[in-house]
Amino acid sequence: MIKDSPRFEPFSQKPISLLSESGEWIAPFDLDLDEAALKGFYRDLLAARLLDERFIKLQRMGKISFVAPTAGHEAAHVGIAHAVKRGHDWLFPYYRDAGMLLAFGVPATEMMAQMMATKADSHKGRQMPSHPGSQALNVFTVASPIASHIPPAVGTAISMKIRNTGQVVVTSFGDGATSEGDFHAGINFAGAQGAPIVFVCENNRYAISVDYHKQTAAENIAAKASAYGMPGYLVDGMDVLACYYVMQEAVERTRKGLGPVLVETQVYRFGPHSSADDDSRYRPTEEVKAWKQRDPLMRMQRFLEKRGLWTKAWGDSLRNEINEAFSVAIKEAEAAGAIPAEWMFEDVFKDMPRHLKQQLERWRSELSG
Ligand SMILES: Cc1ncc(C[n+]2csc(CCOP(=O)(O)OP(=O)(O)O)c2C)c(N)n1
Repeated sequence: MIKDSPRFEPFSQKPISLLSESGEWIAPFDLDLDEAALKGFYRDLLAARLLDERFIKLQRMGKISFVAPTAGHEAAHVGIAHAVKRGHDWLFPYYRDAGMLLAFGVPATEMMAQMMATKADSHKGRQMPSHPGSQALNVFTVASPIASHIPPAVGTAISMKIRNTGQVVVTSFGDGATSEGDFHAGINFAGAQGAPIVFVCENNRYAISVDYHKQTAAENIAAKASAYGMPGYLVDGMDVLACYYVMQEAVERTRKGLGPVLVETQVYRFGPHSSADDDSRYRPTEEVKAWKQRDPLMRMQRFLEKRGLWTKAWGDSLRNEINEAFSVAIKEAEAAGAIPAEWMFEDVFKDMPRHLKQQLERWRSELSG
């Protein structure tokens, strides 16, 4: 629902929370989501968590070469996915956003196929694992070089403004990305052009082993918005309803033509940076334990339980249903078959040039010989 007056103050030094740790509604306004919507938020949080667990298992089984774990980021992912108009607006996510794409409607089979590089992957196996996207749903394919997706996200938003399409762009990135030139160039230009874009920093306090205080001297990332001429919102990223309501306001604000917004969600990555990282070498275990106590899934569960909307039986059946759907998705992705190596020669040129034809022939003869 679009509101006439804003609910949230930019530049608060205290992160915006709407749910207390024990699951009480502590917002200064009435909740206007029905039971089905609230349970839908929980379902998407749980699906994001289980997807992460499944990816890690598949990586350990040798079916996926690499994974960027997402646990701890789910509230930001689900809040963003619910605030954006599916198939109308555009998402420019980063590699730690699998839960966002799933909640946005990217089919689980496509997500599995992207990770395993099978023929059911709409990217034809040309991306690293954990680099999904969706042409059908206006989700720009994840780019590996940190922050490099921000300038194209801004360009897309400017083109929406020029063409007056009523669409908006949401782009997400980590705290490390805010030290890149691409972030500063992109956000500055978006501010100057009044582009319809929401920048979301999923601040998990680490860029691999580099902690937040080595990244910036700023108190928080949201504060940086001021210098770019836009509001900055600091949000409790372990609170899915805070992420959703702030994102909804940010998206509607920018859709109305009021220019870009920067949102910082304070999250925490529960696992290592990637399957190739040992985070115990740079993060104290007590810190990880303390953040796990703030689990976004548990907070939403407590909230629903207090309203009589969560029971263990319902939670268990939902978990089984999602896990079963993922098992089917894996089977479908695998049944599509491995990507043929010939595919790497396709789609670059309309007519294959001579040197590529020669390489293709050589590859075929080496394979048959
Ligand atoms: C331009 C560039 N520099 C370095 C890297 C290597 N790298 C991959 S992920 C990463 C950390 C990024 O951290 P952050 O933006 O905070 O996101 P997080 O992984 O914490 O979610 C780095 C340095 C890269 N991919 N691109």
